[in-house]
Amino acid sequence: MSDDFKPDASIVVLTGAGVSVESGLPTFRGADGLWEGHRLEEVATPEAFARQPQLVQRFYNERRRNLLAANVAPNAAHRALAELERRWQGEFLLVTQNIDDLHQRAGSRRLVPMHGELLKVRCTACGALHEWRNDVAAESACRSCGRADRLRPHVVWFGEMPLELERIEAALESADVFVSIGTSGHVYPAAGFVAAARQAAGAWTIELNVEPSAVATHFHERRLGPASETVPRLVAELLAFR
Ligand code: BJW
Repeated sequence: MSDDFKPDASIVVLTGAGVSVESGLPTFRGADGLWEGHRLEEVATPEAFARQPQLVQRFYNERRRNLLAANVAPNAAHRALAELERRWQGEFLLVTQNIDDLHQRAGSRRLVPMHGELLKVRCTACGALHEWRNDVAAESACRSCGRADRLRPHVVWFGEMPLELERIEAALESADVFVSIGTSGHVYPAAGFVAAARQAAGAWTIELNVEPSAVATHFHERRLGPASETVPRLVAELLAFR
């Protein structure tokens, strides 16, 4: 950890699929990263949804059911980040690329789910956003305008604009510490946050992963290991500075 570290430092944490692996949710680009033989890029685009809406809805219905399975729960990494937010004296923002709700369930509140939320749907007719815990079918109707067959997952696909980017950029601009956890560094703009935090604010940057990411060389420090072990350890170190 940096010697210049201050107890009221501003912290920005970015998480990816790796933080939820030990909760039983698969990553995108791991060995089991295919879905029914499709690469993610084939289902996670607006064009794929326009071409094959049923295929894409099935992909998200299945993931929604998995997320709500009784055995899926926040792990020690999610809980440690919620504790850091509760006890940290300085600014804190948790940005997640994940669409699962495990950070929320663990108690994180200063949270930006920049790629959307699996347990919400958006109506492409009236724009309304609704909580949604069941499968979406062609006959599913919007609870606001009543139209059927117009619901899409409230997620950010390739080519679409991630959510709350202004809030994220403002936090990166004043970050003293930037921590990236369990993300492969292949998807932008998230993969560029480490460079932005270093350039804009001179942040100390730490990567936690089981293997170096595609942007590993941008970090000051790397800690290899499963998130359920590395995250609680880092959080304990940060809280010991207070
Ligand atoms: C563990 C672990 C354990 C395992 N403990 N770790 C050319 C160059 C640059 C950019 C582009 C380009 N062409 C197009 C683009 C832009 C495009 C992009 O990045 N494409 C790339 C493929 C090149 N990006 C976009 O289109 C984005 N929008 C955009 O750019 O808008 C314009 C814009 C302009 C200017 C400024 C800002 C914006 C939108 C991207 C949307 C991504 N959507 C998805 C799907 C969301 C819905 C869903 O979940 O289905 O988001 S794709 C998918 O990838 C998902 C994830 O959030 C995202 C990142 O994946 P993640 O989390 O890194 O997972 P993995 O599987 O890749 O990695 C897991 C990691 O965990 C690994 O490193 C493991 O080692 C590790 N791990 N076990 C700790 N136990």
